[in-house]
Amino acid sequence: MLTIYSDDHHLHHGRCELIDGQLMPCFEMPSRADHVLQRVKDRQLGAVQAPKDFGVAPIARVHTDAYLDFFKGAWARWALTAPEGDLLPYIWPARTLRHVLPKSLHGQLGYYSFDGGAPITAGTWQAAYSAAQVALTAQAAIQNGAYSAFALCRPPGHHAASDLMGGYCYLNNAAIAAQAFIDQGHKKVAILDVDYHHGNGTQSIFYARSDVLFTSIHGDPAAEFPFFLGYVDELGEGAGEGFNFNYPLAAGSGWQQWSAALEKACAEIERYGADVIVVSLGVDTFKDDPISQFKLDSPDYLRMGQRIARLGKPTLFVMEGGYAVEEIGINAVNVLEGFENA
Ligand code: B3N
Ligand code: ZN
Repeated sequence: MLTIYSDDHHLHHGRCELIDGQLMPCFEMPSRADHVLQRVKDRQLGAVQAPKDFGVAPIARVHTDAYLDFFKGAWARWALTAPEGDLLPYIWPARTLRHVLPKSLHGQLGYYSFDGGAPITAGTWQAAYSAAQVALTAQAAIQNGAYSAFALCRPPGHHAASDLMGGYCYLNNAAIAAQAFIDQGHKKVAILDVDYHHGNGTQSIFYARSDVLFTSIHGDPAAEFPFFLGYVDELGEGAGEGFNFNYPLAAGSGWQQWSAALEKACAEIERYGADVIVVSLGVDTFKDDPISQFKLDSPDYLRMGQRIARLGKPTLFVMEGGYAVEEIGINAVNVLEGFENA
């Protein structure tokens, strides 16, 4: 399987996130992607290529121009204040506040984010832009005839909505790729999000549309981040009604429960009749993941890939979460090898 990878992800290395009242080093760190790349090479999965540059236009099919302008320019505005730390929001337009766009950098940062988990550093825009190009290059490979491809994206993307960053995500790589498939003539794209966390950004982007089916297996949002989306009764709206399926699972779920949910998601994807599948590939479902509560073991990821392969459709894998850094490569590449050797 072809892997698309850019070293630019090293340009993004947030210093800290707030956990249990303390500032801790970010779980979302460059070594994550380095381990996955090393495993791709060790297992001789296939060629590793750098991304092409498709420009900002395909990204702007998913994200608003105002959001992209803000994100691209935010660090330069912050740098004028000679800061010592990353740019992090500290206020959001919650229920009783107005959704106006203030003039101040911090007001705008709150407007364009939904949590404090997406630090902007000097290189964050370039890293996120390159990750989107990684996804688009892998998408183009499939559009040009490849049966599968792996977009080794970092930073991840599935929490990012059209004008919101959060949950370590800035640009929604999977959504950008799915939209590119539609723009290049596909009629039905299915997204299968297997990350531990609900892909709230991806769901919101396609919630009112029937040309992109969204399915997600994740920790129950009643107990897990992102808390405010990902419930089973979210089925889509308007033209998108019946094209959104969430499978929240309890903490402690292992392969038995997880694979039963996968069967349900696969049944919906088959019923839908997708032309092509985009997998939001997070491996923070692993039993030793430091921030998650599922119990999948490394061989389960081979089974996951095999089951996805049985859908029998061209498939683009887009890297999302996974924080057990030593095992992230084994688990992610197991999915890809399972897919290839099904
Ligand atoms: O959920 C957390 C979190 C949970 C447990 C932690 N421990 C036990 C140290 C630490 C943090 N934090 C909220 C931010 C989670 C962002 C998830 C990003 C992701 O992987 N999305 O797919
Ligand atoms: Zn996750």
